[in-house]
Amino acid sequence: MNDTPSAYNGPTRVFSGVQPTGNLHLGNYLGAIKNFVKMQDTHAGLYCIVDMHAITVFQDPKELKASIREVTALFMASGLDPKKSILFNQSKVSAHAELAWILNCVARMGWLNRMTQFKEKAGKHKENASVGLFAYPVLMAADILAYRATHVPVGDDQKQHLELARDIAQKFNNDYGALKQGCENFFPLPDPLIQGPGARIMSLRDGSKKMSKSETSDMTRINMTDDADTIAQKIRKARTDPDPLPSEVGGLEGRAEARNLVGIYAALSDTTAEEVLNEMGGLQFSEFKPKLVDLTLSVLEPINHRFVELMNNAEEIDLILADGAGRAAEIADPILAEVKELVGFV
Ligand code: AQP
Repeated sequence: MNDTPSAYNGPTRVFSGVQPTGNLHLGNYLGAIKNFVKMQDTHAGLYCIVDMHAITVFQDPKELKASIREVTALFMASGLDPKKSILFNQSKVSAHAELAWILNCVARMGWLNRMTQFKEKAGKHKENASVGLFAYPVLMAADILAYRATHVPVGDDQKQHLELARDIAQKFNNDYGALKQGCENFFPLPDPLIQGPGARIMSLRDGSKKMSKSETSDMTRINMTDDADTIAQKIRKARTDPDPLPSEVGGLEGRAEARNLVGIYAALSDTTAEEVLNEMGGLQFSEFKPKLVDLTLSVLEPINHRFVELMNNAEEIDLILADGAGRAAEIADPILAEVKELVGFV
């Protein structure tokens, strides 16, 4: 992370987003949503369903609509309160797209060429990937900077994109902010908040790959909307090794799958891997896994019940999104107007 302190002295503001693509999984919950909920009492926050990011890869329009509502309901079912925080979908606030264009003209090709997520997602078919997939991190920078957000709670996989957002903010400040007195630190350099053992949840089948929506096998992840039997089965079948759990974190060295299950337990119970191993060290996986099943169900089942209730009232969800978009635009529009002024638009 670029640790240069930002001289920006505006208010603290949190922004984060989740894509409405497929089922949200335990990684999205522990790496992102759970932290949003924790922060909402202490920080002014905007939480965004980033539908414009979603279409960087083709989405069936009907499924996309359903997914936007589902992610909204999952946020609320997880405890995000649309009165305390601003909850909205990205495409409803035009400042994201407008600022993204301006920032496209600030970001450098060389910076984007280094983004590992594009390389992973485009794979061997780089020539066939959408321009949007390549420019995705610039839109993400616009999402954050449109609100002059100072803190961005995300999973570890988004760290590189956050660093790019800081570079873009700094270059905008240098190129345009510096031209007007008092605007030298026009944009804050947003800080990633990558927290705790939930920051990198790995696949249940391969401890070297992150848990991901786009992985073809559903057995690699726990979806937030999986039923109890499915969750139990996925954890039972999660890959492990033959040794018992160690009593200290050092004993997880070279045991990626064991480390992942211990990390999931720690993140779900708000403790640390050390504390989990203090208590569970010496247990066989056949003894540890049922405990992990119980804990996972104790967290996800109540969320699932609330989710089902909320989804029965799609109109209410749309109203919440519209209200959030209005409140988001009230913050972003004046910032965008200043950006346009700095850039020299009439
Ligand atoms: N495995 C993970 N562990 C911890 N955090 C994770 N996040 C994603 N996967 C993990 C965090 O969830 C937030 C929302 O992610 P997203 O849906 O916007 O995009 P993503 O990172 O592309 O999610 P996926 O599941 O990995 O999708 P695909 O398969 O399409 O790449 C982010 O804060 C992210 O860090």
